[in-house]
Amino acid sequence: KKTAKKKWILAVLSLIAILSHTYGQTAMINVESRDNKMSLNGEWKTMIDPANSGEYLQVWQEKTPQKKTDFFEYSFEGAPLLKVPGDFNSQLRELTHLEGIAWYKKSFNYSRKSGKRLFLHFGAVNYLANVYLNGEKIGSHEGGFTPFQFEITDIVKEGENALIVKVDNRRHGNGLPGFSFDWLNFGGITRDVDLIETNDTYIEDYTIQLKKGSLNTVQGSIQLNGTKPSQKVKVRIPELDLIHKAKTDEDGIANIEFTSKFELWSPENPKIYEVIIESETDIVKDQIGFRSIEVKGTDILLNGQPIFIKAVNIHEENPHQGSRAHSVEDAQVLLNAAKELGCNLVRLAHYPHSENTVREAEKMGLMVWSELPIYQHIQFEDSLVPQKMENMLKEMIRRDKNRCGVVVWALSNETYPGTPGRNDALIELTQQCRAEDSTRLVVHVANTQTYKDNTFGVSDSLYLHSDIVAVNEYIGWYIPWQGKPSETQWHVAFPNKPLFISEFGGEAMYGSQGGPEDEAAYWTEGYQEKIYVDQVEMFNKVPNLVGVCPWLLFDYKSPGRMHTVYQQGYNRKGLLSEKGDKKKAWYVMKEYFKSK
Ligand code: GCB
Repeated sequence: KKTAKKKWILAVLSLIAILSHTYGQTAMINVESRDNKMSLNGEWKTMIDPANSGEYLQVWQEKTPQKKTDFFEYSFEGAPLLKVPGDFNSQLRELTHLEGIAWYKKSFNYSRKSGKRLFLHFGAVNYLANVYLNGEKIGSHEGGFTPFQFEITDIVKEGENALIVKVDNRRHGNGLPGFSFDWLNFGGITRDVDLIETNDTYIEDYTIQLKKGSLNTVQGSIQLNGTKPSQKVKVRIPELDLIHKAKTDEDGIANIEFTSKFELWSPENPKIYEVIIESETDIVKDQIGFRSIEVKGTDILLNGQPIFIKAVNIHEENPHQGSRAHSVEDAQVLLNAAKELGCNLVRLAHYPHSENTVREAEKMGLMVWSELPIYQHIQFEDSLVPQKMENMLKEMIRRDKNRCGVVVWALSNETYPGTPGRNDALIELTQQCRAEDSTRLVVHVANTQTYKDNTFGVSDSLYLHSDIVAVNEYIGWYIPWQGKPSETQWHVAFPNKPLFISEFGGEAMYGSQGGPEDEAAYWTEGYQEKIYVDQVEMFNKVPNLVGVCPWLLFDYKSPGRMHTVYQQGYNRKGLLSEKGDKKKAWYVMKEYFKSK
């Protein structure tokens, strides 16, 4: 007879088993450099499931009729093929507005090797992923923009294996983001899928960045995973003749600290070193740069020097293809335009973009602002939300913490002080972020300022927890000017912090002629241009201004933008049309950046 205590222990154990089985593991870093990798990119068979029937039908079991009288109401036979990585919305016309469920299937061959481990790694799936291998559920993941993995060493079969993923991009009130957001909710397996083979003990994670405030000392760690956690480990930087040795403890962790004369990374000189991380059982190579970023008084210092941030907002959409951007080529389309505008930073709004984009930006000398999709209406008091925020934060930081290009972790955008639990939840998240990474700026963006009598009042107490006061304001577009731009006043309750205009702008349809004097002024290039001219004039009046960031680089798809003549499903606040045509405002911005 089981005692109550035993029953309780059993219940807890089975819960742990279920949980550890159900959730995606935090992914190993630097997948790009793994040699023993087999890509599962390419064409996958798909079934669209608008009624959410697949769950009930258990389509992952892939039952096939045995007798004449057998039938099953699903089949991957003859199914449409969708490209992975890729969003489904842009691949089939009938899926343009799909926010629903699609089942994906890929078969692969594998021959098992003793002493090797096998991981199934997803760069990102938007938004929920349930993953099945050979008829068994191996786990799930929530969050559309961060990587996750499953170890499948013990369940992969010799020979052919069937991998099935249920992808669900429906909106959830307690999701991140929640119900409403101003971009197309591209669903699908949107980033690379890889099988990664490692040795029994492998290098799962490492942190190699300059210690806060230092220009010559790296402080970090190495984390091994496997049955031989205690090993000798080395960090080598051949170009600097540097070899740093350490030992990992019984948990597989080694703290590392070493000093060298680094040529520092900066937008003018985006110097990156080859860095080799080596244990007795594994080796990975990375490309790492070194720089410091900090706020001192009302300045932002890069490598100890004040810097003015010339930024632009970017959504992760390949403008020419109208698809979710994921590849190096996609990244180059976006980043080359930012370079041409004269930027030194890209705000990758409003969620973590692909690793390709972050790495390319760094190579090109663009600093990166990386953001969580904690956007506008978030249900902070929902019991599940804090854990989701924390998971996403950790996944974002883990993947990119060795990218010196990343200088900002932005944790929220335009949340509302009136939302229950907002400040407590975001303060807690800020603390978690600083505990994970003390070397970067942590930022909250708000649009809660008042604007009366041509005077701005900035007092959102969330800014107490933000390294910079990041303000989104759309004077001249959503809110008319109430006086001369050159005579605006700013009352900022945080006089000792830098201020950054993280969004401003207005819409224009490329080619739409006319100007602010015309009766039908809205949507013209001239009207948008005037907004920019006025804004630039106002910038001179903004106290402690450390940079500006127009909304945004390219016109992009947003289904809520329903003006049938001028918007046609696009947010038209781009300085460039979705075809890359330069609107008049582009030149205003380019001039301004040139003058700074
Ligand atoms: C904002 C949001 C951004 C929107 C933009 C707009 O304040 O942060 O996501 O797309 O305004 O165009 O209204």
